[in-house]
Amino acid sequence: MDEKTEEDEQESHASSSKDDDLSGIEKMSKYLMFKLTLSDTEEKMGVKAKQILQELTIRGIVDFIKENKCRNIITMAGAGISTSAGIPDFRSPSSGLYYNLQKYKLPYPQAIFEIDFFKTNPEPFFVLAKELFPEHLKPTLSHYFIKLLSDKGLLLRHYTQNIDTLERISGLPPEKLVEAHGTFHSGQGVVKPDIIFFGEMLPERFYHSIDNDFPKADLLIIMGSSLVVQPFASLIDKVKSTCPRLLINKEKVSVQDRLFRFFGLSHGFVFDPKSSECARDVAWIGDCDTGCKLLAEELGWNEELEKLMETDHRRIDAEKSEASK
Ligand code: CNA
Repeated sequence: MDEKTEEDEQESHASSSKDDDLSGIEKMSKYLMFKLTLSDTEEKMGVKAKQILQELTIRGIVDFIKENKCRNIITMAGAGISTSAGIPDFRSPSSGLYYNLQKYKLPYPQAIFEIDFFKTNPEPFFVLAKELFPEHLKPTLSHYFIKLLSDKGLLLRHYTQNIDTLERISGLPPEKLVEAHGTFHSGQGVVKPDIIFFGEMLPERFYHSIDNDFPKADLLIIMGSSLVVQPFASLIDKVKSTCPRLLINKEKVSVQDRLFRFFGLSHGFVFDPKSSECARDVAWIGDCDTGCKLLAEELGWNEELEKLMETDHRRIDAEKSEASK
């Protein structure tokens, strides 16, 4: 039996798994402290929420990009942008890693990514890592969409929770990339890769970048994440209240909670077209690659995106065949 329940959704990299023992009230006050220290952007900006998008659809976002000439788009990604490359995410029912770890005989699924467990028993992690990240993975259309935003000078920064290095492989310049949970790209020899386990601090680059980047963002695109891992999940609240937010995901996530609203806190998305509070959040529910393709089509970039992906996949295939000689 798992010691942790699925209801207990919020997870934190920067705190220990003991958080799971906290009561609802304690979690709420912990979150409030986090909000007060990490983000008071909206209060500082003093901006009153208003109708920002003409339509709460992809078309509304596309018009906003075209009319407002966005130059500071931030993208935030999770495991969902890499599933079509063959890497499972954590939490998707049946295909997610957390549902397929029986053979490792763990006390609970998350243990495999917890630093304390790793220190006592690293083997399950290394076996899994080998299975998860075969050599010569190819980035997905979603990765190339992000690369295209960068090529067009529209991307301020890409924040990823992924550790699979697919953003680097797609050619996204390192200065555009914040790998919030570390990366398999570098490591300390065979001892431990530079990924952030639950219970470890996030890289300094993450904390340095967020305070500069998020107040500048003129569009936030979130793709393929359940937005349950903190502090990454709360970044969506760090943009100005006038910054449109587009979620491209298989399910609606981080929808504003009534309790938070009651306390006057604006945490999470408001996907309510009738809401007078904030007409800027758009949910496009479906596959990340399909959503990115649709965006590219509406923006007139589809051919360019397909060419970018085809050319780069050919390069990866050529490198693979060279390496196997
Ligand atoms: P998660 O909690 O597993 O959530 C994934 C989300 O993406 C869910 O909401 C899914 O419904 C959605 N999703 C899955 N596939 C698609 C798709 N094709 N199109 C659209 N939506 C999709 O994963 P998160 O990234 O939110 O959680 C953060 C963890 C996961 C980080 O610590 C990562 O290091 C970790 N992780 C990374 C990888 C990777 O590097 N590729 C793989 C597995 C887990």
